[in-house]
Amino acid sequence: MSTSKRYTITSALPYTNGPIHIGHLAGVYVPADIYSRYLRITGNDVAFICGSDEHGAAIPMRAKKEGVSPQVIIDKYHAIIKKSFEDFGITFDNYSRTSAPIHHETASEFFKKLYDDGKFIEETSEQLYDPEADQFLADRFVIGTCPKCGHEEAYGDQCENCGSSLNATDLINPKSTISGAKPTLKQTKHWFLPLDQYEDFLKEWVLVGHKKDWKTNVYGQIKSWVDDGLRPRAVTRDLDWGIPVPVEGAEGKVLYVWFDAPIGYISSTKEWAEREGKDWEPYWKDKNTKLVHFIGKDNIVFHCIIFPSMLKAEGSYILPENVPANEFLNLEGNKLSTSKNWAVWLHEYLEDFPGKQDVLRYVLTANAPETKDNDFTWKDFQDKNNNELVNNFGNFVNRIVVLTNKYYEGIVPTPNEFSEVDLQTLTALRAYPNVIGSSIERYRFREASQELLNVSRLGNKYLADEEPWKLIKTDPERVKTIMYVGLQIASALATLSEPFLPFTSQKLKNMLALTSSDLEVQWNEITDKEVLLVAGHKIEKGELLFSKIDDADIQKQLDKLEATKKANEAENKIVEPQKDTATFEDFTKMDLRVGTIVEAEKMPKAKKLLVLKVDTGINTRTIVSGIAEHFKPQDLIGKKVTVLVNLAPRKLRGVESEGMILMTETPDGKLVFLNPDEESVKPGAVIS
Ligand code: B3M
Ligand code: ZN
Repeated sequence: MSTSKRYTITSALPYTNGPIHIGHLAGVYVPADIYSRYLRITGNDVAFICGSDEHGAAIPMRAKKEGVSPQVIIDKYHAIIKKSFEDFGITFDNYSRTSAPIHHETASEFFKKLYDDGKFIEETSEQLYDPEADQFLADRFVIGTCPKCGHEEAYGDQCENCGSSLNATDLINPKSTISGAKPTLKQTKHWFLPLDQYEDFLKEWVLVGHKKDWKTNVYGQIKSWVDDGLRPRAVTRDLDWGIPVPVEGAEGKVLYVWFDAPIGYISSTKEWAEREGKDWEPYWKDKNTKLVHFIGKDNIVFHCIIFPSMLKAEGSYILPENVPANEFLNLEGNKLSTSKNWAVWLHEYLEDFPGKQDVLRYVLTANAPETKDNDFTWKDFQDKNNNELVNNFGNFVNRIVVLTNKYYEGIVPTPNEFSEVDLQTLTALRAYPNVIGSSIERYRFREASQELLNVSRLGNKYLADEEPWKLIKTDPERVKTIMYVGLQIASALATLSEPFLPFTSQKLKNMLALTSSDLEVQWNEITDKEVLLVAGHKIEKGELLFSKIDDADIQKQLDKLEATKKANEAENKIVEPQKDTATFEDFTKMDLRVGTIVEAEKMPKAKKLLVLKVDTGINTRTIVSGIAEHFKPQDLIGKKVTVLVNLAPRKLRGVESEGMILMTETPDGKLVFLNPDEESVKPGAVIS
């Protein structure tokens, strides 16, 4: 069990080029919040720090795409992200932003100190330059053919097809994504952090020092980076968006976003400390402080190699105690993607499922990608809510609260002598703070969340075995003891659930009238205290903690994803290649007319076919058309259409069809007619 210590907990600073989605939550923010809440309620001094990451090439790119300034982009998404975290119960002590002056100041000072201490290598090298846009090209602003696998849209720093880390100058046929121009090579000076000089330090600190207590997925990635040999890393960029490099001869250059962003944890702590009247330094410089970074696996190199080397070079900072990086969460079997809108966005979830923050917190914890990538499905979301939260946790609490009100008007009864089962149940209960606490302290949140559900399983089993609702008629004195034991379990549950299900925990505390600090059950008391809920205490009426999620609620989400998929397919849809050349003679053979549908009915036993009567101006004829899944017959009457009238007649399901109605398709697969946008055109008008 944790004894009182000081912790600085950081979670990755989200880029303000889009909202938060469930992958961010599962990978970083829910585990960090569980950990921080647990440490607080077990008596520790915690600074839980985050903020928006507002620099980097992705933001000006998004701004250019949307035709607005980068400031508009970061203000929009900073606000959306900050509010959605608050509404979801992520309890940062401070949520700042790297565009804040305190961060520019802190990051500039940090850079200047390393510069003055001669920790950088200055190097002038040839970089890709866009002659039309008159600017150097950051890695993401260059695409070209990957020299390793031939993928034609590899970025300057990485080929997403084969995963190779590249130098922009390696690309074949490079092209600027800003102007499309062929980049030229131009001399430019940058400052480099010589990571190779920190190899021994990293080997000693991590590969030896944290071999046992860091997650294998994290340790493995660090080891492969170090074994491959570390190279000097540029910490400045030729960009006009970011923190200006604070030294002579650096006009038009900014700090590399991955140099400034981790320093954002420090500036956010300073901002918090100033507001709270605290000293920030102990949270970053006191050797007894435990620093823990919560991140996704794609950020390991920055938090376990680059940032620690920066801190080591600066010399006065502590190093992270642990970096429990998670793997990735997928959605319905596909990678989550901001650019493809393939995501469950937190702010949209909060609108679609009001009051159900804890359901998502629980599902993302129970499914957390802690050691391998995992998949989020809406069906599993519904099942976990209905079978675990409603039927287990909620059901136990509901029975205890309803029966206490029914039998004793809400007053906790005085127990009689405890039976062997009562004592065993209470002993089992008292073990859970340690069981759950130890899982949390080892960053095993999935495991911890299942141990929490074991507490309500313990309660449900106890009630099912003791059946107070039957005994009440024959042995009411025994029922007093049973209900008393059940109420002890419920009050422990109110405390033990807080890190995972904060909204439910508060509701349960309200129901049990455990709202005043002297009555609230402390985490550590559950093990040691004889009585958690005293006889005579009056609880409130019950309310359902969870409600079933219907198939319709889930189908709505699945339909949303289906529409996204179709839109993406349309966006990437390969346009049909042009057919072989037709001569003018070929074309003149076709007789295309305007027609009007005058009758329409479904073809019996043919799911896709409609039988139409079409006035072609020449005559009214029967045309069979495969559009029954797209249109209701009654909606077609009077519809003007384009008809190929001299197509050889053919029999379809015994019906003679004389002609063809021409259609096209929307990106999401909807069929549409081709018709003149001029009312006065009459049936029979020739189309040529
Ligand atoms: N802005 C988020 C990411 O790479 C990045 C984290 C910065 S933490 C200092 O998804
Ligand atoms: Zn490649």
